[in-house]
Amino acid sequence: MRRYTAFIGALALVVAACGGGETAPETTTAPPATEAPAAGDGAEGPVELTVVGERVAFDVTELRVPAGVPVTITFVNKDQGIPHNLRISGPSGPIATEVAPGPVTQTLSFTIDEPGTYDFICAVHPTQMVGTLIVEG
Ligand SMILES: [Cu+2]
Repeated sequence: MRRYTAFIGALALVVAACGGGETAPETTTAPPATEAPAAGDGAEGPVELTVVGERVAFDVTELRVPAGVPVTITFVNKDQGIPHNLRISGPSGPIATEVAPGPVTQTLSFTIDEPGTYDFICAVHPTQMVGTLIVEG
């Protein structure tokens, strides 16, 4: 009788152990990793920014991007008939869109590997339309 009882007890432990082991993989496969690139940390993925030119002024005067990461800036010139562009003084020369009268939307894509502070301007209005691009290392 004692042996039989002890055997049943051991069997119950084995079953319990197996049950616990089976539930573990289910929980680890559940979470999807699809939201990782969209996280706003700006750590790894491409960075997308928008700059608006309106009334001969930029709507932002400071942009911050991480070094070594692809950046795309959408430049929206809302000034009807007034030419603007977006020109960044990159570490190896200017990076710029074409000068074009508004309304027009342009994109400027670049990667700056060297951290630092760079200027961005409109080449047509270099004293009125100015800002700072901070590339963070
Ligand atoms: Cu301009």
